[in-house]
Amino acid sequence: MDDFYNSLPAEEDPEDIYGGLRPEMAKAMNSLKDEIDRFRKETMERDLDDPVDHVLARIKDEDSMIDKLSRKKLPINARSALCEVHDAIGIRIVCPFINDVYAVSEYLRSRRDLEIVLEKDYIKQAKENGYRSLHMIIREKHGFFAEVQIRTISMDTWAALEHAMRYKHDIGGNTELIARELKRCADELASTDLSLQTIRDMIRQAK
Ligand code: 0O2
Repeated sequence: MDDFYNSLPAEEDPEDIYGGLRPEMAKAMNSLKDEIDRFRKETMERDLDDPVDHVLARIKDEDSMIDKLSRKKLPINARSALCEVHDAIGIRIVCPFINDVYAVSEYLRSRRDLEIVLEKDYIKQAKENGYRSLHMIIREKHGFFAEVQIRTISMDTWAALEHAMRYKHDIGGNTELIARELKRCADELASTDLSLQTIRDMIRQAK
């Protein structure tokens, strides 16, 4: 393991799972958001359209992080929270079109100050339940990891509704039917995303 890992508290801090590092985490998160803003500006200067609809960023809250570490049977300390799991910092980038999703990911890959640790393309290979999104685990220059989720507005709408329904309601006896219907909605939205991308390409070509 590296210097960053060794610098992190290995003892449990009952007050703060991130061992007092929240200000540094917030700084790292904000510089990642600034990177995205730079990309938006550069793209708009070139071709007018904004490749991003909106960006959400969060530091995983104390309880969710402790839950996750317990689930993974990891020690409850800052070292695990910041190095063994990689989504203490989470950034969600919601784009109008599928090509924008890949343009954003390409931009992040091109940044020399960011290490791409892992990529999962749940757009090319959707999850069984229909979930679609491009996930990247990146590491910024100070050593912090962040999970970046990049998806279209349709994918984001589906994920938000599916998440709300899964967590807030007891689905009852219709589990299979509901899962099938949710998957159908995800597939229909994916097909609409493709049509919208085609329409946008046609408009651009006509210009
Ligand atoms: P939250 O509160 O959203 O941050 P991991 O558990 O992270 O070590 P995993 O499960 O392989 O590893 O990660 P994956 O598949 O990349 O998914 C991580 C995150 O993607 C989840 O975070 C969700 O935000 C989102 N996600 C993945 N699958 C689904 C899905 O089926 N539906 C929805 N709505 N979101 C999904 P967390 O950890 O759930 O927490």
